[in-house]
Amino acid sequence: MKKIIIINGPNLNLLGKREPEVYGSLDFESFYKALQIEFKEFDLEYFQSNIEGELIDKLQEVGFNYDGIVLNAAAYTHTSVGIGDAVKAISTPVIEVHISNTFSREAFRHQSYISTHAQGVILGFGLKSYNLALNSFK
Ligand code: CA2
Repeated sequence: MKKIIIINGPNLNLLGKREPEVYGSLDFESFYKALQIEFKEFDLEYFQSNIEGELIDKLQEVGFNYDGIVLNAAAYTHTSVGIGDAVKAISTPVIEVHISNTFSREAFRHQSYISTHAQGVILGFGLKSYNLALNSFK
């Protein structure tokens, strides 16, 4: 059974609670339960942190023994050389995901320190971006 982890970055714990017009009205925990049912063939895990170093620690912890990582580093996508370096350093393939189409938003969201080191990037499909990313590990 493939071991796959979803890693979410800062403020994604607010999903469903704030800004539903941008990010939808479903909280991630409820969505994650649906993902576990849809992707029964995976040993699925979920980790969220608002702290950059904790995200890097988790990438290092899973990045040599899991089969796949679905990473939404949220705002750190656009700022964190450290998370980009961690994605580069590990051997587990990383799919970068975003709920919104970051290219249709502010210019500072067009930059990603992760994309060059990711196996692929999926963005702009709402929460469905996560389903599409998980599908790619089938
Ligand atoms: O579209 C995405 O998935 C983002 O990674 C979300 C980040 C944003 O900084 C990126 O540019 C694009 C923000 C996540 C914050 O999520 C919230 C959810 C509900 C209420 C407030 C923030």
